[in-house]
Amino acid sequence: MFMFKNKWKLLGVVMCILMAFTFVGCGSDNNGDTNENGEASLGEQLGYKITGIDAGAGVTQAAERAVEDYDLDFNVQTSSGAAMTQALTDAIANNKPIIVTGWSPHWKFAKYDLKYLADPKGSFGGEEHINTIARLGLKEEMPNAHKILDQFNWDTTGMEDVMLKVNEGEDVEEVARQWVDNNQDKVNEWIQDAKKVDGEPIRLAYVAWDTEIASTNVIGTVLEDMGYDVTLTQVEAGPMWASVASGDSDAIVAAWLPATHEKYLSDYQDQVEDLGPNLEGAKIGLVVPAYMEIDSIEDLADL
Ligand code: PBE
Repeated sequence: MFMFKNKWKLLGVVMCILMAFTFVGCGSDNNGDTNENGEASLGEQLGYKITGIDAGAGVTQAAERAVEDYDLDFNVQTSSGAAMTQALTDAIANNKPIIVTGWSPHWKFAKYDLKYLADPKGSFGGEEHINTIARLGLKEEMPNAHKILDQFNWDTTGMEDVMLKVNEGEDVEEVARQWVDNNQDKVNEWIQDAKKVDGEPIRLAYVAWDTEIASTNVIGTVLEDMGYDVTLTQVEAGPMWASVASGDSDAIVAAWLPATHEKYLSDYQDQVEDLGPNLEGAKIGLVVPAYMEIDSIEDLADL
C-alpha cells in the first residue's frame, strides 16, 4: 500500500487534485461570452430568449415588434399563458433571470415582485382598455343580452380578486358565482332595464388568458342568472375574433385595444359591433423579476 510520510504531504496532494478538478470544471463551463467576473453574460443566461405566450396573442406579436424596433438579438418563444407563468414561477424560485411577455391586471404582480421594462419606442402601445364586441344582429335578436353585455363594466380590483382566487386553485365557476353574489350593486348596474329570459341560448368565446377566464366567467354567471343558457367556448385569439365576426359566437369580452388587438379589430371592423370598454387601465409589456438589473427594453440591445 502506498503511504505518505506525513499528513502535510497528504494534504498537499489532495489540494492539488482538488484544484486540478476545479480548473477543469471552470474550463468546460466557459463556453462563450463572459462578464468581468468570468460568469456567463446576462444574454447568455437568458438564452437570448423572451418567453412569449400563444402566437395569436397581441402581446406575443408586440414582443416580436420590439425585437425589430430595438434591434435585439433575442427570440420570442411562443408557449401559452399557463406555460409562461410556470416558467416565471420556476425562474423566481431559482433566483434566475427571465423575460416574459406580461400584462396587467394579472395575479402575478400580487404574487411576485416584478417590473415592466420601459418601452421608450412604444412597441407595446400605451394604456389599454378591454372592450366587449358583439356579433352583428345581436341587438335586434337578443336585446336583453345585448343590453347586459353593453352595460358590463368593472375594474382592475374586481378582476384581480377573481384571478387571484382562481390562481390559488379555486374553481373558476365558484369564484365567479361568489364575486357576483358579493357585488350585487355592481351587477345591478349591468342588468338595469334588461328583462329575464327563459333559457335562450347564448355563446361567448374566450381565450385561456387569466384575465379573460375571469371576465368571461363573471359575465357568463350574470347572464345565467338572467335566464340564459350560456355556453363558454375556449379558442385561440384568431378564431375568437373570427367567431364573433361570423356570428358563431354572440359576443366576446376580451378585445384589448387600442393596440393589442388592433389588427383583429381592423380585419373585422365591419362585421362586428364594438360595445366599448368593460375595463380600463390595462397594460401589456415585457416583464422581469424586480431583482434583475435591467430597466428598459433598450438595455437588452447591449446584452
Ligand atoms: N393578453 C391578455 C392578450 C389579451 C389579453 C394580453 C395576453 C393578448 O396579448 O392578446
